Amino acid sequence: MELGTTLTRFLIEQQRIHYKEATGDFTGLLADIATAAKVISREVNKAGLIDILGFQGSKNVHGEAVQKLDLFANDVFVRTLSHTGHLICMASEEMDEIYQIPEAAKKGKYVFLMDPLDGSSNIDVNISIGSIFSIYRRKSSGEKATEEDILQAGSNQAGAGYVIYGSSTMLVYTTGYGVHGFTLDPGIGEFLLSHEAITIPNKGGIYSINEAYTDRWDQAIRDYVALAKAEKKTARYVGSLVADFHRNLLKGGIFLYPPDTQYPQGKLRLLYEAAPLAFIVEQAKGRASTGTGRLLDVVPEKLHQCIPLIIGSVEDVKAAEACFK
Ligand code: P6P
Repeated sequence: MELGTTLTRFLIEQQRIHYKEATGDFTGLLADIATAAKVISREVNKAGLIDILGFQGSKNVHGEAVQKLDLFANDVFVRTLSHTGHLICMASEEMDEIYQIPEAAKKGKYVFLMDPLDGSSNIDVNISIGSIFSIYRRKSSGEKATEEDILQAGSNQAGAGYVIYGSSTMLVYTTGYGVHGFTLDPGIGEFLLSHEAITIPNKGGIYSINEAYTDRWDQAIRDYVALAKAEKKTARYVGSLVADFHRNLLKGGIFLYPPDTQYPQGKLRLLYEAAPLAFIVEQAKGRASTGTGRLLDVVPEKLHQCIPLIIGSVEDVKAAEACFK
């Protein structure tokens, strides 16, 4: 039986079809992201063995410091991507400031934003977690990146994707030509095409929201949840954004993290959580909203800015928006 389509082969084919004059820079960046994902997947999948493998406190059996996995994941992305010549800067939920590509390293034209390991508190209970990333072309032209390069509306994204570390490790991405999913075959260390041209059903049977916060919501959200129940939707909420999003992307449904009295702007981050997933869902023929407007139209004011997120099947998101009007 022939080997499936590897991510590398797919990227090269897509570049030949859609980017005839490409330099290969963007394709190289996506391939590097996949490399980082493989390293993180290996660590995440043995995290449960921490005690068994004799990791005492903050040191492992070799006396090496054991990092929190989200800091480890952040390090892996920085070490894998920062010297390859594709980027001018990086930004991350784990880093307060913009990470300028070091002086000595070759610089490129892309900006890389990430939540390196979202939902990492779920690791010790073996719930799927994920990395989320977003890619922009730089706008400035100087030696260093500026805020102008980072604070771009989501509609400017050149690419976006996530890696879900679950029963299998999957990388799902878009560059504006559809959404494609690859499953890691750990035996050969390759991501193989498993979900080509993913589209989300127009209407779904799942709603995902943390109903423990009902008392903190606006009436509009309470009205939508009542509507979802009236439509006999089933409730599914893992508490891990990538896991909830990925399930709804494949099966159809709606995920909501609305503003509430504790998080007036919602809890999720615009630049490296909501905007990349919004790009993906629109490319999969879904919809992403703040409740009162298209999420990809929001122009960020701050790197770690939060935003309300209502995302998923078109009909379901529109029904939720109608409750806000
Ligand atoms: P809550 C995980 O901490 C996270 O950032 C997302 O992955 C997840 O969707 C959300 O927070 C869960 O938040 O308030 O429902 O526990």
